[in-house]
Amino acid sequence: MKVVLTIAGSDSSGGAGIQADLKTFEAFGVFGTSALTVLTAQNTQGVRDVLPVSAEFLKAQLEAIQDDFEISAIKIGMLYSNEIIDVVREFIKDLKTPVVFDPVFISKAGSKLLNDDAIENMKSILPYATVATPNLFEAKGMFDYEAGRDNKVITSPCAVVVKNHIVQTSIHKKSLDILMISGKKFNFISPYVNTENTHGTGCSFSSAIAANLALGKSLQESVEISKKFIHNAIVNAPHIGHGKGPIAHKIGAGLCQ
Ligand code: PXL
Repeated sequence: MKVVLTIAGSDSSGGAGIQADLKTFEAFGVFGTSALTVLTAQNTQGVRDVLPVSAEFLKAQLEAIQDDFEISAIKIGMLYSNEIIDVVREFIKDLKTPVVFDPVFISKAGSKLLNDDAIENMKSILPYATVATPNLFEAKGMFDYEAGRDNKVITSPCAVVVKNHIVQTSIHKKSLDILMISGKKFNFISPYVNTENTHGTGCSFSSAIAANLALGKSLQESVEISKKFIHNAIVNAPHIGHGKGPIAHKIGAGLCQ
């Protein structure tokens, strides 16, 4: 069985962060391991508190996993502080493993998940990543990308998927993700779903890409499967919580295999 690693934060409400990553890995049939960067006290309505793990303890988790398993892919999620970014960069620097980097800035409920003084340092992860998966807000902060402003293809040391462009055709709204790699663009489209159940979609999307890369799929195939997975998981969301509700990982993955 392929082993994958998520380096991310804990979401006590179970819909995003490490919990979403592990549910996604399980749903795609890979074995998930995890190194926690922060603990969050949150629910579907927002983040109430954040407790960062020390740099030493994060290192200890990473080394414990590395010493025991052959890791087939790594997903990086919430990093929060400069100290944590530095530990993660040092860990992935010399690895040959595919790395999916989700540059998390804020949660779907609008809570801040990255210190302001750490935005610049996030860019130092890019040379060691296979692909980064920013939403439009994060793409503006990381790459000065603005949808529709120009037909700009992001130049980055790694591939970039910019998520969640909303496209309005004469009849339908669609959700468009654009993969940019070596100056080329590839579009991935799903029907737009008007829903509050989007908590953890970014985390789950990036972990699905990592799972599929671990299974030997190409980057384009992995993005295509992951886009379908998120759509299916949103459509089948369990409708729990009073805010931005979680998605249905297992059903979502089952429907796109
Ligand atoms: O979806 C971004 C995200 C990442 N990591 C953690 C989160 C969230 C959103 O809530 O809680 C731990």
